Amino acid sequence: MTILTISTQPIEGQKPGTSGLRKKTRVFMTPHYLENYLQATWDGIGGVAGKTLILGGDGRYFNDRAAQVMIRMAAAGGAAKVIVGQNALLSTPAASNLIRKRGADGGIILSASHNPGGVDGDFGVKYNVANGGPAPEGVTEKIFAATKVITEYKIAETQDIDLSAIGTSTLLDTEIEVVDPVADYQELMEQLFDFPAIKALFASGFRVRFDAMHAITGPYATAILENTLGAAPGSVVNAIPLPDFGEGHPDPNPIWAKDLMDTMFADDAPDFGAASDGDGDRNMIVGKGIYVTPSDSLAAIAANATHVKAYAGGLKGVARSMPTSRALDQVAAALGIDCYETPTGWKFFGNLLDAGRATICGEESAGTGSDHVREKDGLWAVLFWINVLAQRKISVADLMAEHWKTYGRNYYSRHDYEAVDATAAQKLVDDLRGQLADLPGTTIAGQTVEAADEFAYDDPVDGSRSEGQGLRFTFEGGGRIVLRLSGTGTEGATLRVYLERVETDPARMHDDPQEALADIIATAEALAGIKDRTGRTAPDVIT
Ligand code: VG1
Ligand code: CO
Repeated sequence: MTILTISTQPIEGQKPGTSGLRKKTRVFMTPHYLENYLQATWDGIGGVAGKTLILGGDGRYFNDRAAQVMIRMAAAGGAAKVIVGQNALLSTPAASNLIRKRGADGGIILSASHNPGGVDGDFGVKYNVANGGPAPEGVTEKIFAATKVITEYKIAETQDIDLSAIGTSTLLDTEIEVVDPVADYQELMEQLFDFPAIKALFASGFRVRFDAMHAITGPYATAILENTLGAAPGSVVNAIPLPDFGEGHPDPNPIWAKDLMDTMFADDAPDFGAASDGDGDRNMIVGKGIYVTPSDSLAAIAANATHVKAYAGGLKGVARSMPTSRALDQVAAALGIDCYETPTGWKFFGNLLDAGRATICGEESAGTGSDHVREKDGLWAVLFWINVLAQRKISVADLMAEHWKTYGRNYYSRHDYEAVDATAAQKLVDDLRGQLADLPGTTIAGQTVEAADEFAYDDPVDGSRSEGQGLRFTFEGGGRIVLRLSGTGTEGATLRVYLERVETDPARMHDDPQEALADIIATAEALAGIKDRTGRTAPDVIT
């Protein structure tokens, strides 16, 4: 067997975003594109010689081909071992768990997460480091730098490796171990949650519906919810991962998981509904007739943590991304624990979790997780909720009503303007940035600006600083608007507008969020001139 050295040249735009490198699948399929990026990754981390790497993906189109390339290049680089999920499948949290459990040096996750898949959809590559978490900015900067100076890559010349059967083989000097993608993850969930209590809940007639959206959580949810915990057969729907996710958009929110919403708002709705995204790190929680906003879910999880086995001793601290609503802060204050505010993206939670400063973290984009791995974890959040309901014998609606009564309600919504002209979007942000200093004290569409700044984060653990993480505006009376450009899109720019208003009047806890936020929405428009500048009359997606 030979190692081929292929000459190549830098390809523009291989800059990792919020969560790895994401591009159109066809871009990833152009000659050298994937190979360049993987070689740059090896170069950026000081080579893979003698290292152990985890490999898996969410099953989207090109996952299988890309996995073969990764294995050939890891072998050519002299890796000691590649541990790969059967058929090259692993959810993101399962990959994070395997990196930690097997003491691997890092891992490659093949996924564009919540972005649609298929040959005309999106593909992505994420590199995770030895703690199991996404590569921090210092590492992604080195990888990006390596993409700009690459001249060659090394790849083993070989037939495809059989990834369909569990077992071990070798390629050059690299051991290839194919593992069950679900087993280790399931074992971890059994350690964290009270499986007998959940089993008893299901046996009592509690009905659940989990929508895997034709993506990676299907096998995990079927094994755990149905086969182990005894949820009725068929509780997990869209359970077989498909290369194009059934032409769907595997993003668990009321828009893309509309079927689930319809089921949960029907007369004969199950007691609990949930969904996850392409790579299994996001979650959506729905009760009978009630959708739980991710920011509220995070706050409720933190408030109820001591009802769950692994968290019974209390939380060391909590953390949320900056645009996530401040509902979590209320809970942290009541518990007397620290609440950290980080930039968008899970990589910023890693240090806090490693240092034992935070136990539970979350983002408004439907990501919640804890120190059990170093990624957000969709099924973990679902099991967490069900465990709490089993323990407290309460419905989702009653739990949220109680929560708002105790802490007040942070009405919250995100308005996304997708695939807008990149130059116009950048100008919108730049112009607003230019006004920041003059805004405090002024009144815009009835809201008086208290503070306006561009968020920068100083990591309290390693002292690193991340700038340019979103424009934020707070208003007298507890309103807040945040604007930032997405770092995961693959077409033009996506403008995200995050809207929040605190309500403490007990009589106003059950309003429609869009109505409750109407004044703040009007202020956002007056502030940023979104309609004029983007040519859009309304957001593409409201969550
Ligand atoms: C989005 C979300 C962010 C999340 C990221 C990755 O990033 O806003 O909260 O961490 O996706 O999630 P952006 O830059 O597009 O706003 V996943 O599940 O797509 O890996
Ligand atoms: Co994801």
